[in-house]
Amino acid sequence: MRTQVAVIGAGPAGLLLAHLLRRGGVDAVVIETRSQEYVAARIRAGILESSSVELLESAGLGARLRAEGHEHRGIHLQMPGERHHLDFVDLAGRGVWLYGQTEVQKDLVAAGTAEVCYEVTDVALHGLETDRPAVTYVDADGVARRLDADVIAGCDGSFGPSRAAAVPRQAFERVYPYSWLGILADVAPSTDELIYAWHPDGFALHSMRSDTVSRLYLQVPNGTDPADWSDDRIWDELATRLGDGEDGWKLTPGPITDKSVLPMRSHVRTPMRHGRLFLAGDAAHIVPPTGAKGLNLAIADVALLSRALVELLRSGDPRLADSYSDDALRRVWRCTHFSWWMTTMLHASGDPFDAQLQLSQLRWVTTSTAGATGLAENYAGLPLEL
Ligand code: RFL
Ligand code: PHB
Repeated sequence: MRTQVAVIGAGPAGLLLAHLLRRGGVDAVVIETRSQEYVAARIRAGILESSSVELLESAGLGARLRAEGHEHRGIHLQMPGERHHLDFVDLAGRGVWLYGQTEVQKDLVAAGTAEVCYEVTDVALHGLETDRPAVTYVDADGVARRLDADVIAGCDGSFGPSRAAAVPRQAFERVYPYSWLGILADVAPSTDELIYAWHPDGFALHSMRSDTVSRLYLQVPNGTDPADWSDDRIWDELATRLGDGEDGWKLTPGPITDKSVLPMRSHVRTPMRHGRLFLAGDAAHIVPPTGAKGLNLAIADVALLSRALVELLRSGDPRLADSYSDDALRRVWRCTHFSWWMTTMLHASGDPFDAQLQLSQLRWVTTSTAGATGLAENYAGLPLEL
């Protein structure tokens, strides 16, 4: 089989890239190891920056987002006894949208633009330093296939083969000494907008998916087994850290439908290109979820990459493809810094000196317009062309 762009991975980066390429008149075929149902059901990110929303809208993917998503003006930042609302619209001129990654994924599948082969195995990349790269794999019926292409787009996340095939000049990593225990619960959110809470027992986050489904997280030690956390223990700990009872605020518990532990790390590999292989999304970088940046970075990467590949493959102009890695990395590093900053400001390290610095930083961010605006600009998202 032959196509112009062989896309590896049908997560949001891969499907959106194929969608944007098709709209730009470039052929793409996507291969994915998991089933369509599995990919669509994975519970992950929940917040879209306004530039991500604008991009999805301009790509014809905004109708359900605008109808069913919720625009949030900002977030609540909390320390024991204090809760402050940061209004991003007032501070930075733009808010964010609550719309789950599962929904973005469904919209991409429903658009039907991308040709996707699900449930493939034995994916291998070939000829990356030639102008005729190829991907070999075994399809869902057990038939060995070869996909010849002009370009390969590695959108296969942090465990896929693209990352391993793209020999990095440099790899940067920070592993954090804590994880998140995340739950999904069938209960109306106890808050209008997200609450990020600093607490001496550890960070807590109250997020949501809809008017009837809440998503909450607790900082837990690395290696935590979710089985050690009964539903009652989780709700008790969330109530303590989120300030149940303070100023009459109540956390309403409900049936937990999903429980998982998410380790946290920052990882960047440069460049985001190796010959004819271009990396996008989690295949190129990982951020801890505290800044809500993972999905937004994946969307920003493919916005740049789709433009670059359309120019390369339709007009023969390599300039944007040649600058793709540098262009994308400016935003990647900004988001890597912001995610690290939010993470280190909000998570308990056990060190009393750290705790005082965190509280001082939080007081500055919640009382100074300059401090609040810095957080708002980064959280609500910087322009695509950074
Ligand atoms: P994805 O979504 O991981 O998609 C990669 C796809 O590649 C497939 N794949 C392969 N396909 C073909 N051949 C192979 N050999 C392959 N190996 C793997 C995978 O099955 C998958 O379908 O990466 P993408 O598209 O770059 O999108 C990035 C986002 O998904 C990611 O940044 C965020 O979801 C990160 N993230 C979160 N971000 C937030 O902002 N808030 C969150 O609450 C949040 N929760 C999460 C997360 C990431 C998680 N992972 C990756 C462990 C929770 C989890 C569990
Ligand atoms: C989520 O809703 O899953 C979510 C929201 C904000 C974050 C992380 C996760 O910073």
